[in-house]
Amino acid sequence: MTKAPFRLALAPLAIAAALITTPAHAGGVKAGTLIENTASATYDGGAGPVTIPSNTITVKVDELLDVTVTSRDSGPVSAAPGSAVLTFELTNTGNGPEAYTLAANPAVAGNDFDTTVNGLAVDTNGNGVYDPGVDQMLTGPATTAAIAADASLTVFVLVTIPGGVADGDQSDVSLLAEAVTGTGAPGTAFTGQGAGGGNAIVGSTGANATATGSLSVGITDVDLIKSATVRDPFGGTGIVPGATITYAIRAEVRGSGSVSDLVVTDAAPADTTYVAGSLKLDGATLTDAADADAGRSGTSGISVDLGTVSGGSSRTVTFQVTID
Ligand SMILES: [Ca+2]
Ligand SMILES: [Ca+2]
Ligand SMILES: [Ca+2]
Repeated sequence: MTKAPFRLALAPLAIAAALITTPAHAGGVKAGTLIENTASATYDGGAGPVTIPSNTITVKVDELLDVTVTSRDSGPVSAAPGSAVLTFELTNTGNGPEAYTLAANPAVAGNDFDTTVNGLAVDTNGNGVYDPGVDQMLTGPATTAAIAADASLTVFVLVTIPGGVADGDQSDVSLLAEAVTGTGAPGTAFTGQGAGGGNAIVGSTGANATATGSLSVGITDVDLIKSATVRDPFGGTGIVPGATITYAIRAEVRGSGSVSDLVVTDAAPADTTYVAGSLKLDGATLTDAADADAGRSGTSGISVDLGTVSGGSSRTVTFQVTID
């Protein structure tokens, strides 16, 4: 045992050589990993060089409990009264497998209205889109399966937007994830509850995380306003045979979104005859033929295809008939 003091004195010199290189992970070395370290010493006691090992120190890496949550939506989700889906990503930034309980809060300060949360689902088929009946619902309390260290999970929050909301109204929904093993101040330890039998220790995130997703109400509708002016053959406004009626149909698109495939149609009324070549859109003449321009006219009446029209704009179609 006379060698013991000598051995201890040399041990620090040998530690550097014994360090193990490990791949980088967000959460560091995996929980449960054994880190072993043995020092050695060489000496000459008079009978030639002798090398002796120290005892081996083995430590087991504890499990860090950490998590991040982010919104996966590129911006506020455009929505209308009815159902909507917010998409989040949860990442286990700890170093061991961990499950998380999830809670969605629709009552975020500053909301113009609050949604009703109908449920939480995970992206079972991994396509980034909520698929009813395919993606697994998490039922109360909503808890994920264990997620491997460094792995992520896409989570959907399913909400209902109430009636009575106004165009442009906004609402946020927050999603809280908490490590099932426990949360708390960084450094809080849960003895023996780590992966591989070590301890679980709360990491810098507190083992919980919150992210917020946003909804923006886009209600777009169309008002159609029709008016008529009459000019008689005598230069007056008498409604007599031979008089010309000019109909104007104004489509007003209201709201923050847009409408698509907006088509305005009208029929020449009984006892009148369409005036060939009188069809116009915003004052520009359209041919009666069904061709490349937006309009056409025939025995069934006029039709103008306005396509996609943004909220806050209006288009006016005019045409003329004569009274038979
Ligand atoms: Ca765990
Ligand atoms: Ca899916
Ligand atoms: Ca045409």
